[in-house]
Amino acid sequence: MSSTTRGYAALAGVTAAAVAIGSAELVAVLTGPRSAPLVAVGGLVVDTVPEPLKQLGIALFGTYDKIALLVGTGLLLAAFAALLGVLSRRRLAIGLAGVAAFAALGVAAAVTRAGVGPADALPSLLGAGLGAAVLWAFVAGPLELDPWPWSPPTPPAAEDPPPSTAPPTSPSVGAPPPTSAGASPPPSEPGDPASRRRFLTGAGALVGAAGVAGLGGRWLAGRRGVSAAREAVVLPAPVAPAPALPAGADLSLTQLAPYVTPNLGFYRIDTALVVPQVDPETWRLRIHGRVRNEIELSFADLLARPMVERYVTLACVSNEVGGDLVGNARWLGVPIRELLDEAEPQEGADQVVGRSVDGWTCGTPTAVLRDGRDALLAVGMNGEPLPVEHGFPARMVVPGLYGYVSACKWITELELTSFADFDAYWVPRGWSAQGPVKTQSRIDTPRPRNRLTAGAVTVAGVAWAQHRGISRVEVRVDDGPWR
Ligand SMILES: Nc1nc2c(c(=O)[nH]1)N[C@H]1C(S)=C(S)[C@@H](COP(=O)(O)O)O[C@H]1N2
Ligand SMILES: [Mo]
Repeated sequence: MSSTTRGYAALAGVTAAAVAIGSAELVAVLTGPRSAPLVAVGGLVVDTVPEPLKQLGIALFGTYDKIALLVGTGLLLAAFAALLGVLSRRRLAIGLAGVAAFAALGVAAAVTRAGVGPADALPSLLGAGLGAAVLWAFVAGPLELDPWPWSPPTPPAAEDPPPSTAPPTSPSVGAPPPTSAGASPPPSEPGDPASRRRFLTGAGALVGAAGVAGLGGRWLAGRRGVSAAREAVVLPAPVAPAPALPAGADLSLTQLAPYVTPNLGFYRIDTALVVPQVDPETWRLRIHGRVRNEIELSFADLLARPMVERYVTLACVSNEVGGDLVGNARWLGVPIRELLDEAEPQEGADQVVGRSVDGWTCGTPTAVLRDGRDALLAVGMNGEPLPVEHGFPARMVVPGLYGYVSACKWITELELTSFADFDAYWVPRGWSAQGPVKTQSRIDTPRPRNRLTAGAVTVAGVAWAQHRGISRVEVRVDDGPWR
């Protein structure tokens, strides 16, 4: 196969893949964004790749790791699709088998995710069907190159040169004949010009249509998001407002993080490739498992309960010294202690598992949730309903515990169980089942590599020890005394 022919065949494969992915995105408008094959397979990768590889990805791409994953998955898919195109030219069945394998992967990834139904298989199935049709059209159907056959051309049989019947004209000695009879040069491109044009415009139109379907699908899915429902939420006034901030809590220095982290600047960490869109109308929280009274609450039920408002510092266990995976917000919510008191945990139920709509789980010691600290089932963050990416409509916030063991966003279940009986999401991935926050501090000003002038220098920063509190901080310069 000449490299040009191979190029056409690869283009056919990539076009088929584009049509498959684009149409699947459109179908996923109906079945939910997590059923779209790229996102489903990406999610499977997030949940199953070994921890060191994931850490490498995070180290390379930081908070762009999710986009990098989707782009990487897309590029890998394109490479495989090109290969399938080339193989299809040898045997269409190989290409179709490849499409079927991808469909199986997409379906498997989509239907094994939490909270999905059989309909989640549809985007992959329909996409694969259309992709297979496109492949067929290029390889054996209406868009096939003609007269260049897609099957390997049979080498021309060695023939004797045809006997010349015409009497030789008088050739001018030494000059080549004006046309070389018989041996025409091999065509540089497959197919006649008309069929090439058909092939290329077909590919262009299909890729364009796939792009429109894919981006249109994403756009429609975005419009089906819950931003409007979130804006319509009216939060109740707290029966116990947050205590006034002590004077001087916020020094308002340019480089110093403010005492309250604004919602837009609040760090975001989760495993969700697409932010779960949870409709507050249909949302339910179920408190079940080893309890005497199972409880189910609607969002309206929750908002009708007495709410407290508290400043709580949330920190990620992956926050490095001096890092920014920590923030302080004014949360509004229902004390989880009160909900547990009503549910009445049974003896030995020492773990409360928070479960998100996307299946993510965290395990919190029951005792911590009942020890009097302000563990909240929060609905408000800094005076607004929870931002969608921070868990709308409801999440957990537990002072003194790292996010991965306590801060379940998009929460839909609290299940009473025991640490012996259940490992939450990060535990089999190597993180400790219990994650109390250690006291930490960070100097915000001066920053590394700031140029300082001689004389007095302001040193300021933040320190946190959630429910224990900070009574004082000490600094020292090099080996000087602690002050
Ligand atoms: N549903 C869900 N909740 C989650 C997580 C997640 O991956 N999924 N990550 C947790 C982790 S590790 C942290 S540090 C906090 C971060 O909360 P934030 O994104 O609102 O800052 O959310 C926690 N809650
Ligand atoms: Mo975290």
